[in-house]
Amino acid sequence: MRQQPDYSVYLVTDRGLCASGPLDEVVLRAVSGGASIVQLREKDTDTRGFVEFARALKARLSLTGVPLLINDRVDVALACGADGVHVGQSDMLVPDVRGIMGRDAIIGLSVESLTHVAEAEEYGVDYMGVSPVFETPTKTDTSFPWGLEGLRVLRTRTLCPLVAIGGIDEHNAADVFEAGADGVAVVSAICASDDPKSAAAVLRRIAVEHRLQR
Ligand code: TZP
Ligand code: MG
Repeated sequence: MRQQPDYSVYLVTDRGLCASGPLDEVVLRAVSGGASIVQLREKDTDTRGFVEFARALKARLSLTGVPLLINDRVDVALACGADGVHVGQSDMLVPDVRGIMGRDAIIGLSVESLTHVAEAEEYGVDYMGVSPVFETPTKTDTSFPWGLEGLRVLRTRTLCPLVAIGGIDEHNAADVFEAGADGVAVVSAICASDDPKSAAAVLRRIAVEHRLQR
């Protein structure tokens, strides 16, 4: 059986937001700072380019032991040998993703309501992406934010790992862990930073401090 991944500092990529250099360099710097898992999210790259980039990134990440997930595209995940897939509510259904990716793949699902949470439980997802926790300019077509209170309620409903996403940065990450998240997923806090390594390191420190206090 596969070991439970470390979701604590979960980097979701946005090529367009990368401030300090090319995306692969940003990812590797973030990993050297403490990002524990990476989701490659490409909305404007053609399929061939997506696969080529993902394969090269997977090869470099393999040396670090940090898992690579692919957003939405099960075909790309298979082609590049990714560790898993993250899907949203309008993407392929989780049982179909599981059927294709296999038992050992890491499969995450975005949950925007308690109905989604019950479905995610039934599907046996590896983690739920609590989306969004706060409003964020990075993604505006989101549902009503869960907020810290919503996250707290969710924590009482499931033992499944919860990865919070949306508007999280070094200023509120401690509150998000405190409310019950197992991980903080960030886009701009790392991608748009001029120092992705330090940005990841700060979040890592917050995650570790929280773990020590528990
Ligand atoms: N899904 C829900 S919110 C979001 C995604 C991909 C974007 C989060 O971006 P940021 O910059 O960390 O707020
Ligand atoms: Mg999607």
